[in-house]
Parts: sequence; C-alpha cells; structure tokens
Amino acid sequence: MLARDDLVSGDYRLLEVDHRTVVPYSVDVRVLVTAADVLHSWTVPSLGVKADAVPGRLNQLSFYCSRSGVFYGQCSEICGANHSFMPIVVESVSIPDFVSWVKNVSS
Ligand SMILES: [Cu+2]
Repeated sequence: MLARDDLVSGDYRLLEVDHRTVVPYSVDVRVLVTAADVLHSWTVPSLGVKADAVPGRLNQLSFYCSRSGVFYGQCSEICGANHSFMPIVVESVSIPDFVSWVKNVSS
C-alpha cells in the first residue's frame, strides 16, 4: 500500500500500491496465486476474479480485459495484523506497452 505521504492528487487513499500488476488487454490472462506467509485472497471485483492465496500451494484464475484501464481490489481474507486493506491494483495496457513494461522490469 502506498504511504499517505506518497499519494498525489487523484490517488485513492488506502487503495494505491507501489507496484501495480500490469496485464495486456484483448488477450486471456492467467494468474498464478500463492502466498509466502499466511492465507490471503486475491480479489479484484471489477474483473470478476477472486482466488485464495495459500502458502505452499498454487492457485490459478483467468480473466479477459477488453480495454485499457486501472482496476482496484483488496485482499478479502482476514490475513493478520498490519494487513488491513492490502490493496491490489491491476493495470491493463496494450500489448506493445506490456512488452515494453516487461523489458523495463527485467532490466
Ligand atoms: Cu491478505
């Protein structure tokens, strides 16, 4: 979650993150979900997806974005102290933008 001091005008308090999940639109997207500490639940209502994240297990979900946009969600599991809100942000971009994002992340 982005700290209050790092928010800029137009940001959503308690919903913005420092690293968005970037996906391409107009293709089927499969997401593999797991956890490193406790049970979480990766939930983005506007994409119609929700999957439990379980330590030591892989869970999968799929969705299709037909347009660019920013989609907000939150962990929907009571996953522990200091985990309140636990926001999720999915940003769908064009395939060329996705490819350049992958190049920047991997370099
Ligand atoms: Cu959680």
